[in-house]
Amino acid sequence: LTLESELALAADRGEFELFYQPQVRLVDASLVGAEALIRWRHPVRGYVSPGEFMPVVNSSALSERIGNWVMENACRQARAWELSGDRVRVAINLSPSQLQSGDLAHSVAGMLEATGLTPSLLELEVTEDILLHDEARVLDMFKRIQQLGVRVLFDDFGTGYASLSYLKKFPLDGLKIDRSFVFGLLADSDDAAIVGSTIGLSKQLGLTVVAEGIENRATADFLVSMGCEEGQGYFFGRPMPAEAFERQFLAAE
Ligand code: G
Ligand code: G
Ligand code: MN
Ligand code: NA
Repeated sequence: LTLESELALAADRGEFELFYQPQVRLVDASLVGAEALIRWRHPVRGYVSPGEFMPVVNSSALSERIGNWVMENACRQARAWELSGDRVRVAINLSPSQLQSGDLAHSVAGMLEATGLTPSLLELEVTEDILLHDEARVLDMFKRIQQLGVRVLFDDFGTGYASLSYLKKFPLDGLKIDRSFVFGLLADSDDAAIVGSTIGLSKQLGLTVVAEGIENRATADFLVSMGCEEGQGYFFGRPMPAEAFERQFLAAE
């Protein structure tokens, strides 16, 4: 059995799950959202991380099926939380193939209608490799998605080749500073300069800025001192099953 056919079977058998990682307002660590991250619950191997199978998914015919599954499940979950009184923005990661094949804006609109989710509670995270393809088409798609009220964030900001030119070309709502710049923030003055400038740039452009990969309080505090509003990382919480997320972050007042 190839990995691709194993993955198709896994989809048939319902072996995929979404984990949720908290995103917080850095000044008070209050919850603002969650990033949905796919896991494969393998009957023998246990949880398999997306780094091991998403590259295969994204270069196969499964890409659209699994992309739609992720979007549907994340929207249903976000709607359930919304109905129970918790305004949790849920972010999903898009793969390049989701913007190349079919009409993503149409799928998003359909998903919002089917679930009843308030559009501003959905965020799409896109990486530079997505923006590389067919710029005119991607631009049109983003505009239509944003007209629905859904937010689009630039993921892993700073790791690509042309991040700044994409900020100019695409109508983004925010950016996520890649964790490779956040890890070394306290020890490396170059990282601190890059992160500080990115925060300043985001503010001048009116973009939301989220720092990824925050692993300790000192890093969170430093980010606050640089004016960063939102963050995510193991210090606040690891990606976890929805039930654990609810217990830890949405426990009834
Ligand atoms: O959760 P983890 O750190 O193992 O994720 C590894 C990579 O897999 C990250 O780059 C993340 O963006 C990606 N990933 C996780 N879930 C999804 C998903 O649902 N869709 C896509 N396209 N990528 C995902
Ligand atoms: O590529 P993307 O930014 O979507 O990757 C998100 C992944 O980063 C998550 O799946 C998660 O496993 C990982 N991650 C999140 N927070 C931390 C952190 O604080 N430290 C490390 N090492 N990885 C993290
Ligand atoms: Mn992401
Ligand atoms: Na990310």
